[in-house]
Amino acid sequence: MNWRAFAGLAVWLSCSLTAAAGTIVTNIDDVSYWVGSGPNRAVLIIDWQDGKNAPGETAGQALAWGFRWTGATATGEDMMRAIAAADPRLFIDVMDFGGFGLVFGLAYDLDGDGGNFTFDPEQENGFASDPDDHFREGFVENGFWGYKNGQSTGALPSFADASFGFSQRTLSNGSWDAWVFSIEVDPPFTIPQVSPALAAVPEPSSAALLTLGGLLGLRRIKRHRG
Ligand SMILES: [Ca+2]
Ligand SMILES: [Ca+2]
Repeated sequence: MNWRAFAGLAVWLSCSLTAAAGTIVTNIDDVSYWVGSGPNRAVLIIDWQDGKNAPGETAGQALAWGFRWTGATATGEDMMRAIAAADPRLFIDVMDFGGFGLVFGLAYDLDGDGGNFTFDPEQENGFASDPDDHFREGFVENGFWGYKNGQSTGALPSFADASFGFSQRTLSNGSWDAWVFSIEVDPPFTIPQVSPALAAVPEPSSAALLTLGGLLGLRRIKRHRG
């Protein structure tokens, strides 16, 4: 590839990435990263409440993924586990108490350059290796992950505190599950509202482009040295 072709591709890549990362979710159809297949659709929102916005946004510390399935058997836990298994940038730490799961920690490689996440359910002293990334954990010392539910097959719904844990939550078409970190360590343990600007997680093809861009960049450096 000659230099001009490379420059053109690089510009195209960066434009594609910016466009993909910049979607604000106001409707279920704005969600771009879907996991699973089937006629039913649900949305997973994670709101770190850490002031770190999605790339290219002045708001949007909460991210949204989509989940598709068939039948009536999926739970909130199924959705989170399926999405975490599919998205290599999302990391979850769920404590399992005999089939009853509790979310302890959630992390995301926000700037897409990698990073390690160490969860520490014993001492709550976990950390992210990259300060650019999202990382929150807690049961008692740091706060906790609050769980909210909403329902809409179209526009963003309003959210109410969940009545059940996510292992017991049965999803239906149009379910929205929001995880919002609360820093409260004393009663009444209020869960903040979901951040109003909700960013769509870039679809997997954008992540592949990012890797391709990195590889091309590497090749160019090597050629310059050679
Ligand atoms: Ca990172
Ligand atoms: Ca970084």
